[in-house]
Amino acid sequence: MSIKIALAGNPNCGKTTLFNALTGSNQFVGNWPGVTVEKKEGKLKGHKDVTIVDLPGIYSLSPYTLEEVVARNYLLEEKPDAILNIVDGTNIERNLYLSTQLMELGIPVIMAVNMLDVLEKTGDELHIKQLSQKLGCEVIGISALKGLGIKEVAEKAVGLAKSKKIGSFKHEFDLRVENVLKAIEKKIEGEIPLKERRFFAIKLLERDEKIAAQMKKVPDLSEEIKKLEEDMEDDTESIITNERYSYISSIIGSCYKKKGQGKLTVS
Ligand code: BGO
Repeated sequence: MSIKIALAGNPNCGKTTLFNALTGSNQFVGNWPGVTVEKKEGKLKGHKDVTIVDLPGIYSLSPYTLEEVVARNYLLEEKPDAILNIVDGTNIERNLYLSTQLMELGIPVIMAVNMLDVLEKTGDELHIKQLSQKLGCEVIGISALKGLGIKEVAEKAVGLAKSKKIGSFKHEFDLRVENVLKAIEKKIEGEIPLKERRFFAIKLLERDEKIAAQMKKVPDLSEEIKKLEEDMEDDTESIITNERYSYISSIIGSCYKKKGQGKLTVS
């Protein structure tokens, strides 16, 4: 059985360092179809049947940069067996913005929190187990530079890919948003498979035209969107963005503590 694992993360999170450590010299470089964005793939060391696909470094799965579109089209069209989401542990709040979106795709996700060596030096505390529980996905602390935790995260990613188990993750938006998402999901159930329906519903709510263009039949959502925007006094894209950030803040508050900032409130 051949397995594909997509490596996803923000620019500068250590993705290249991890990719090199996982694949060694066993790499092939090309371009993503139709664009001049570099595509790197490699075989996982010790696993001839496991390919690691290095996605472009991105902050979001929005349609605004070529890299974001390349990454999300790959994830939606090629459907890798698992996503290995590498996050910079020294910049976790910003990095989790992408993670919350990756977890909506209906693909199993495992998270590698990188730069543990830096966290140890600064004395900042990150409670990995707590983070894992809050997110509903497996989280492993690593240092890509020092080679710490890399083997463990790779083996776990392979196991996850084989099990095809999607995490218990489900970030709930405001009830008003959730109700509209449910209505949209109902309208697209004939075309979009269950696993991907939530991602498509969120994107349609955000008026993501590139996602709409990938669908055969796009439902008319003008009434739902208008009502929600009036109710919440903001445009839907901002509503979703703000809700993601407040969700992330609530997670960070109980999992991460900068040195000298008092005790963590473990809830
Ligand atoms: C430079 N720990 C530490 N301390 N640093 C790490 C780790 C880690 O676990 N992982 C990666 N880095 P990329 P993207 C650099 O290049 O893999 C460092 O964009 C420098 N370069 O070494 O490139 C890594 O692919 C001069 O740092 O990330 C790299 O995701 C001075 O994080 C940077 C200091 O890693 C980005 C660092 C000339």
